Amino acid sequence: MKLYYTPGATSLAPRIIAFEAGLEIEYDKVDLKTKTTASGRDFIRINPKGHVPALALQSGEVLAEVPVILEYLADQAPSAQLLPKLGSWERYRVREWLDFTGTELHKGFDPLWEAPMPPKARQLAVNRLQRRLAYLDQCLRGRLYLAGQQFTVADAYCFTVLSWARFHRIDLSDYSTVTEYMQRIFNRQMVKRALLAEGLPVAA
Ligand SMILES: N[C@@H](CCC(=O)N[C@@H](CS)C(=O)NCC(=O)O)C(=O)O
Repeated sequence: MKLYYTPGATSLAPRIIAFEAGLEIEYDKVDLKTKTTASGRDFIRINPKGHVPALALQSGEVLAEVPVILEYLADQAPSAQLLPKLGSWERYRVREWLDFTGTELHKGFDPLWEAPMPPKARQLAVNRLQRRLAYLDQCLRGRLYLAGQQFTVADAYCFTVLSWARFHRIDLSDYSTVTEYMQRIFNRQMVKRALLAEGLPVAA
């Protein structure tokens, strides 16, 4: 398998899961501006949507979209327990968190990457994210991770997306449970390894 990634983008989440699951996969860096890979390929021919992550499988198929890539990787290593069993109630809960992260948090950040962003429009996007963060803060009270006491694929995704908050000057310290949660995930050995592999800071 080969994961197409860009340092610090959502492709960090599948890398965390691959490391947590002990999966040996190859990595190819994508320049999102030129849509070319470090190996010299036209990324649009690999994923016509032009997004990272994309996961190329042995079969020649390419899987795109973060939640399903995470699900696929976790299913390759069930003993790592990064995702509850297919068909179980707990699995649907993790799916719920994956979708919340994808549609409310990940896509909530999208307008902030657009430059130049008129201050009023930026404020509206930030307000919306802050409402989601307040909800998350409430949900995380009394839990170690999104779906309970066990780290799952949803946490790798949520951690990756919320790590963009500092860059966009959104203060997570207003959400103390979210801040503790982020630190808990940051402290995981495989998360640090994944950050290091992408050349990202591992000092708090
Ligand atoms: N729906 C896609 C979105 C992925 C996405 O937003 N990727 C961003 C990086 S975090 C990207 O590649 N943006 C480049 C672009 O849109 O051209 C998914 O879930 O995988």
